[in-house]
Amino acid sequence: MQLKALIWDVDGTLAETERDGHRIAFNRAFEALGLPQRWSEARYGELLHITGGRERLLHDMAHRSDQSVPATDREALAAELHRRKNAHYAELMASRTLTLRPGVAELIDEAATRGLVQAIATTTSRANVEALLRLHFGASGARCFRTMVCGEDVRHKKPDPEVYRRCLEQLDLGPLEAVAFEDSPGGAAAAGAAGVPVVVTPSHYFAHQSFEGVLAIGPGLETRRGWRPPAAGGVVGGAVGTDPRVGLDQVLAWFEKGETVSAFP
Ligand code: XBP
Ligand code: MG
Repeated sequence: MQLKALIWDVDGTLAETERDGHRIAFNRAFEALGLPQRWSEARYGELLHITGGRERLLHDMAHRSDQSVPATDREALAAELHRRKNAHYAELMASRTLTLRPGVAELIDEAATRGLVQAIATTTSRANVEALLRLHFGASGARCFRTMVCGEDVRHKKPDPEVYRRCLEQLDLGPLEAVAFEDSPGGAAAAGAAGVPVVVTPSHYFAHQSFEGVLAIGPGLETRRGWRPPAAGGVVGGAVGTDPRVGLDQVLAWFEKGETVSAFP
């Protein structure tokens, strides 16, 4: 099979948007509605196993010890908080504080130059993806990507494979013609269940989680050190190769070998 497409997750993979973006925006939304709760970094990490911001809010409301919001009011409150959170998130993006993870822009550019199709497969809302892409790729940000399948486009969010299946349908490709990039166990499971080989760069919150049956896993695309399977040139006689990042040739090498690895904390 020939590699024709790279499919990118957004939150945690393109940028550390959870800790430094969504979490802060959720807290601003709580504050704006006069609600007392704030999500600490640690609490947000626990809540991240619920994918989807609105679903995360509903889960938190249902499990809070104070049970302060009556069950009948929760849907409406979650919808309002989520709408406000996304507006705060867009403001945060516009303030240009959130950088892409190192090595991401380089690989996207390289893949575009070499004629690969690229797409987005994410649980987050389309508006959030557009805000991030606008920040880093300018007004034409979305043009790097042939298609974007987002949270509102699917009935079942990750770890369900629906987002990947839809993405492949829209690209008119089979699962073994693409490689996915993910940062979380749920995202990797979604790609895997759709049959798409997945390269994992765990983000802040998922650094110590298990990942099973992935094409490769490593600390980030900016380095060839610390990858499994090892990246070529990661360590050459104890020294790093001339181009220290994971480029398209490395992704192709993993893809052609087609082996899988697992990582346990
Ligand atoms: C991450 C998610 C999202 C974000 C918040 O998705 O689970 O819910 O946390 O975004 P991915 P929304 O890693 O697939 O990009 O509030 O728009 O859901
Ligand atoms: Mg992610």
